[in-house]
Amino acid sequence: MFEKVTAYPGDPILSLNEDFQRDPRSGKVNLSIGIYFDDNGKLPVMEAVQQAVQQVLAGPGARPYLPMSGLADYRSAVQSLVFGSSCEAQKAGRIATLQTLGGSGALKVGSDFLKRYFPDSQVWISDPSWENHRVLFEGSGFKVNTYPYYDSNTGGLRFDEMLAAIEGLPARSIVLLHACCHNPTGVDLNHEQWQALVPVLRERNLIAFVDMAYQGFGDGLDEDAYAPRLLADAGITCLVANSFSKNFSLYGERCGGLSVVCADKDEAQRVLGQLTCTVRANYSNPPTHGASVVARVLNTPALRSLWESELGAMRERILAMRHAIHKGLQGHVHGPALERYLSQRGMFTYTGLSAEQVDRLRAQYGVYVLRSGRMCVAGLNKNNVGVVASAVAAVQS
Ligand code: KET
Repeated sequence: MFEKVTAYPGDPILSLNEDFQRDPRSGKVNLSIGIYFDDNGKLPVMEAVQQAVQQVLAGPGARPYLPMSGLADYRSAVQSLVFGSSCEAQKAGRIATLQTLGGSGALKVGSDFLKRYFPDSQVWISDPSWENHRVLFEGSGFKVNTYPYYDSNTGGLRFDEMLAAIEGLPARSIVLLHACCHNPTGVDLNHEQWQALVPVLRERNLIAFVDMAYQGFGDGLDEDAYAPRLLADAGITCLVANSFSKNFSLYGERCGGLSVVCADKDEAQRVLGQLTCTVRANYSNPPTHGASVVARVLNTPALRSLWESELGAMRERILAMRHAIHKGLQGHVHGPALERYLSQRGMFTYTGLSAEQVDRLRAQYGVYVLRSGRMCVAGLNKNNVGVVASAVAAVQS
């Protein structure tokens, strides 16, 4: 029956992470997947999360089906976190938000919804982007194209070319944008650049789909949400996928949200209805535990401020590691290839290492980065950064 089923070649991120787990070498270093590890190389369990788990488990314990759209307390907390507590669009009730299975689930529900209403549109993602963006949107039946983004010579942004490409898109094209901490490059738009994009999105009648998987890892929770807030305030119809995998260190709980900013309340209610219809057709309704924990943290002032300070410490530690590897590479790696460790933001730095150099890093030194050259700097710590710097210097200089 299945003799024609071909072997799955694997995923460039998740399969490499599995290879890492199987590697028997004790000094191996995982800088491949976008996961934050602490200074001892451990996956943190945040104190605020732990306390919320205890509170949730001390509750009644019944596990009914959630509504298709998810837990109400969670959905409203998502809206306030993504759009800010004084958001006019939220007050006007024109944002439709639902609980999703991580950021990936938000992208999937959003793309299936868009395919139903805009079957002839095409999707445009940055060059490069998170590998799974293409897979997800193609999976919904879209043709996926790229717009210029990263400048490999400078380690910065090709903003003029990006804007020109987006200006030339057909109406109702879907433009995937990273809110902050761009994956894989760590290069983001500044405020002026986001502002310049707004009239283009409006005048060209484009559908912005903002992916925010790293809120809090760039400059701060509010600062990182500049783009979705700007678009919502400007009255741009857009979709925003957000994830709590990284900023709550709750990867396996699959907590995310999809918000669609609509023209008015009535439209938002109809959109929410059709999003829940997409959910029903896929997995019926989302799970309870992770969302209860996240909602508990976000809606309890003491837990919320504890979480914010823990997240702030994670962000600071990543910055310290950027400085540490930059220092370790001085004298070995030069110019933009060195400076990008400091100029790029969030979990990733696009090192410029070739696939062949990446293979050597893994084979000779047990250091895992993606073959695209993406390094997860959130996997560096005081014990491994020296080893990593020497290994990178050896293969790159
Ligand atoms: N968007 C982006 C930009 C992203 O980097 C990830 C995960 C997600 C969405 C998915 O989030 P989640 O809540 O886990 O569904 N990225 C890391 C892990 C992965 O590839 O799945 C990564 O790039 O390593």
